Amino acid sequence: MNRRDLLRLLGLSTLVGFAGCEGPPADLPPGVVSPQTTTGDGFVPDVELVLTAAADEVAVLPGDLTRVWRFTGRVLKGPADTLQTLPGSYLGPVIRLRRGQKVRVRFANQLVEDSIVHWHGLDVPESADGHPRLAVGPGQEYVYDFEVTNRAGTYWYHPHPHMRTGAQVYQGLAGLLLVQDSEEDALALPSGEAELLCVLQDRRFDARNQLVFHGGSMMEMMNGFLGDRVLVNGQPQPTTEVDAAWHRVRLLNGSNARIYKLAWSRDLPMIVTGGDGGLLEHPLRQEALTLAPGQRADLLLDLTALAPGTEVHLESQAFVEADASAGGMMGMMGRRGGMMGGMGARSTVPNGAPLRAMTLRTRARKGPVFRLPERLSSFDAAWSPRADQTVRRVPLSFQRMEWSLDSRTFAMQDVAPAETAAAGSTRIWEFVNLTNPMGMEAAHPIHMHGRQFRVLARTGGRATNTLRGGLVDDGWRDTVLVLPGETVRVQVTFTRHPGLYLYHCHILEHEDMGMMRNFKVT
Ligand SMILES: [Cu+2]
Repeated sequence: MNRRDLLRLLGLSTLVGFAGCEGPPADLPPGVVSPQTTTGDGFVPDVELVLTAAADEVAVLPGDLTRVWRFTGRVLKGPADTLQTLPGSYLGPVIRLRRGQKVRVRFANQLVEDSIVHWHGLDVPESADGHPRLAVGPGQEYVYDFEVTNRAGTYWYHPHPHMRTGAQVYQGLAGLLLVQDSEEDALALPSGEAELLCVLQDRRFDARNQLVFHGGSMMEMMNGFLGDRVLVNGQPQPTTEVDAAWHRVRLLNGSNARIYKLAWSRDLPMIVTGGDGGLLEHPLRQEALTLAPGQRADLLLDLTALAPGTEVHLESQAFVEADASAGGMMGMMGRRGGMMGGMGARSTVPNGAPLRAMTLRTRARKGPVFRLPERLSSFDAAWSPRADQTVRRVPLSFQRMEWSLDSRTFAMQDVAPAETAAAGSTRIWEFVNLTNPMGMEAAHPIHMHGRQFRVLARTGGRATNTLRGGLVDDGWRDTVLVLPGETVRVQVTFTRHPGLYLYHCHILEHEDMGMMRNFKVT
């Protein structure tokens, strides 16, 4: 029995507190910095939070309450409005931070299994990144210390334990993390009631309003789990009364596996102003926006011309299922209810089915005047493409009944030579989504922890892919969708924090099955 097990057995909550007295715990792997190392000297947080994960019950559908797992939070130090609770939602509190703030989060695990939290999109030290090997058991606490160095933008947080990320996120463990900075302040974007936060997730419920997950079907893991109704902030198809004004709409696809091709009704354009890593240089006007699991988008929406009582819907448009999800022989078997599927095990709403996510209804009041700036940000000045670099090719493939990255699957400490890079160095990685003789192929949203990257090129694939028209590759990204047959080349400058980080598919079932690898920053 190691020290961690002993602490668990004794019900002592603070592995980290223990380590603080004695240095790094002996059972942490070599090279791993105990969280206490950063909390010890010199780190004085501007903001200190407690974030607790625990079982709860919430009203989602009429009738019985739904049992969920959820984050709740408390501000110990810093601005009281650092945390914002979404009323009636199982989602965790919205965490609002400013660039430059030093943040301490005390994560308390009150679940019945191990967990750890990842701050998706933030560039943080290894000890604060939520690697699965740092997961803490029931009753334990993990202390995160990090400085917010990211640009203003829409980030999020969710659990990252080995093989259980999909299950824990599905049970409700997720929340938005919004970063502000002076560059964004200067734009005076619509705020307060005119800032709409929209976390899209699909869920399946049984007759007693309880969440259904997997249903024992191997196909559901292979394809990724799909619900049969879409929730926005934990509510089915909400309607919100809004001013006939400009709105800022901040979207997160927090679904396990569903891809959305989003559009407004009434032919209102999707005016995209930000991606995963904050503001774009210029707004983009699109008919539709493809948003894969893990991805975020910031939009502006002009409702000033609408009469009171007008409804505007956020819809996911129809697209061809095979453009997103695994097809082929195994898909056919699943669809026919054969050995891989089973009757009733599959969502009645496949990827690509048209969906209505939410409705905005205008009221008589007009909001403050807002003018859409044609230049949002000057960040591109600090970035230049590096075509001279050696390219690391990373095939995404289906082999030996597993999804893999460069023919490998996840092992807790495993790092290949090609997965090692010097801190602060710049590399080009090329994700190649290989087709498969069995027809097992899928669109994979690839997420890299640490620094945001740029998409240099997208080539190949089927020109007819119905998701392609909605893709936004501009700006800084941490999650890029690679469609079947495509090659997507990204340029990444690795974090300045040395350590072990992750890159993986953000279809959570793919990730949990091992479509995840470490990379080591030296
Ligand atoms: Cu995948």
